[in-house]
Amino acid sequence: MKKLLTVQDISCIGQCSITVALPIISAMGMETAILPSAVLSTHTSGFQGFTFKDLTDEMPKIIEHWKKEEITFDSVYTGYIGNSKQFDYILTIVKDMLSVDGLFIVDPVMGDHGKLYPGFDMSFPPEMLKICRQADYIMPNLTEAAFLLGESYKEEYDEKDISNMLQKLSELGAKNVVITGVSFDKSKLGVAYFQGDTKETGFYFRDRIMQNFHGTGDVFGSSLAGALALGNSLEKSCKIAVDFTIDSMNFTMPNKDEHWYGVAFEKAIPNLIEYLK
Ligand code: PXL
Repeated sequence: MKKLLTVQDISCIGQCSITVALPIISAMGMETAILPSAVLSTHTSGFQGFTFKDLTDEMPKIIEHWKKEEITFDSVYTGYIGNSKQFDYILTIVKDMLSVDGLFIVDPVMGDHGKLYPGFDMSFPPEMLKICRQADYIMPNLTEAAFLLGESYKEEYDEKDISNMLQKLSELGAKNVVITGVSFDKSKLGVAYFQGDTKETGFYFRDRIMQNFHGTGDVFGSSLAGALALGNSLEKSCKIAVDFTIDSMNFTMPNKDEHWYGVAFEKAIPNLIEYLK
């Protein structure tokens, strides 16, 4: 059985980060280890007065212990990182504990809709870039892609603009790139991807669900990371992750007002297992 390490925060309530990655990747048939970046009472998008306990000081101690135990991982998948001091620890793990042909998958979680999430300032994207440069796969949304490239966020764009963004992101060092939340026609939404070895660009779209949910990025990210870590192609992994995210949104729709803080991905897990066959 493959073993994946995910590094991201524990938001106790709100269906994001580790509470999403752990059940999804485990359900995909992989042992899932965690390295928590911080513990929050809730996520930071929409809840007021959330608590935040930074766990940076624990990281070197945990890593040291793991090294003594000779622990290694087949893949490392990072998400929301609560303190930029943690990027060097993540790179240490990748250098010393990721197996030779293992995958380093980075979701550069920083913001959405043109803005950084509360708690991040402009000093953060260049720090996130450090791990993106070393990654086998990165999966920014359009906001995160703009911050990584140091460009302004654009609501209007065409296929050429997205292809250029993919190209520029890969030139920063990431081997393969997926941009999420891409839409050329208002009725469709999906992802664009650039495959480093073949230099091919591809797209995968589904009919747009006319509702914004928090947490779709983490549902997409976890299922994409899981599918890639299992050895699926980038094209197939994008399709699996988009379809699973859409299913999760559809399951949430009947309760969309009470369930504004996340998506009911739990109900879609049987579909995900089916897509992997
Ligand atoms: O879903 C991304 C995410 C993860 N973790 C925390 C967040 C967010 C987005 O708002 O606040 C703590």
